[in-house]
Amino acid sequence: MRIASADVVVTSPARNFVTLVITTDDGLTGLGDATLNGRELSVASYLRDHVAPLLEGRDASRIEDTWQYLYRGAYWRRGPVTMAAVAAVDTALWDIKAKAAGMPLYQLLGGASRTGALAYGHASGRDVPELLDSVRAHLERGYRAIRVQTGIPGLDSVYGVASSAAGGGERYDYEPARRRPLPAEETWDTRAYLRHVPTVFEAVRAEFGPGLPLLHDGHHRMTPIQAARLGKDLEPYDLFWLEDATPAEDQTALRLIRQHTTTPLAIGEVFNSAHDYTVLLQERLIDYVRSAVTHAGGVTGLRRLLDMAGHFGIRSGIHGPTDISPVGMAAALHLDLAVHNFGIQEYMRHAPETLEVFRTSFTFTDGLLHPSDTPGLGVGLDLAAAERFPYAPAYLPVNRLADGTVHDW
Ligand code: EZ4
Ligand code: CO
Repeated sequence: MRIASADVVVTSPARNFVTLVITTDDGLTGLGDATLNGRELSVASYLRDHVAPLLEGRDASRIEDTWQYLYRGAYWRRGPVTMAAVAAVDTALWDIKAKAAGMPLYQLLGGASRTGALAYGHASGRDVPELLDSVRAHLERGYRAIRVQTGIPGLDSVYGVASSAAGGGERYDYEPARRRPLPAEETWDTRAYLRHVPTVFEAVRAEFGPGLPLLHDGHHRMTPIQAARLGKDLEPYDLFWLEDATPAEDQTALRLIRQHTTTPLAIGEVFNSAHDYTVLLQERLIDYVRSAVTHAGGVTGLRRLLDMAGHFGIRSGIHGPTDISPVGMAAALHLDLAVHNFGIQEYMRHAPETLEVFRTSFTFTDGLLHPSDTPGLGVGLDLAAAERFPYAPAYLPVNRLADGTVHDW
């Protein structure tokens, strides 16, 4: 079974996605997600200009060899663009191998370790009453674990918070509503944030009781000592995790946070390799690893990372916002089902336009996701539908302090 072609599809059904389609000489196709939010065309070029010509004629069954060939062979290792490209090839080859076997991918990864993957959704509100409505809307949709983000008094807008209550507070995407050629800019104030967040969790616990798993994303905005304080202040509200408390690439910063708080910590959505985690795992500085299949070298890359985390008793929390395409999401679900050290799966539902282009078969029942038993990943790509949604540049926002200093977000 040889690779006949590797084609890159860039489409924008409600937001931008880059998909690799690998076709074999016996007519099987495999899909891989290569979407890097705000830098999509770099990965498309990497794949089209530098990877597709290397793939044609290769044995499609040699997944590990192809991974190593692209990773080591390029000389320039790691990095978000490279690893998203490697991920797309790897995921498409796993899709093909599982289709050839007539099995859902999770069977090739060792079979199911559970009946489904606990998913968490994104509740948000500009103020507490709007947030409580959003949590209620998520519970009605079947979510059994919920991420909580709110506006901060004194700040105009905050990333991660829906700019309207329509849709239950789920959509805070910068696409397509705020699509423009330049990134939006937001103003940030960490002291106002630190004062406000504990009052939000107090209100949510008062309304929904102690049982509901609640999560929060700090989007890398705090210093270690600020994060230590927030972790302590949130202990009474028993969070499932506090995510990205500090800039993720500074692994040793987590030592200080860990010394001060028992709030569980999650990090890693911006990482692209197991090497980004070595200190975090060996010193048990986090509780959950957040990498996506799409950004960390595919099914092969993420499986290696999750196995390494498992040795230290650290669990998965695979990144699953709407900029992970349904292809990347399906790949995550097969790993979620198969690995022993599953923790939770992020699940922001895709827009209807996205689901017109990507035909999914995964299910969401009683708060649990299941990838379905369709052979392969279980996702189809409708090329005619994809052509109806041309690419348009769109960016994540940039954060500044009141005096104009660029800040993490
Ligand atoms: O900001 O996917 O936990 N989820 C997140 C996401 C990320 C975006 C970046 O592309 O933090 O909303
Ligand atoms: Co996050």
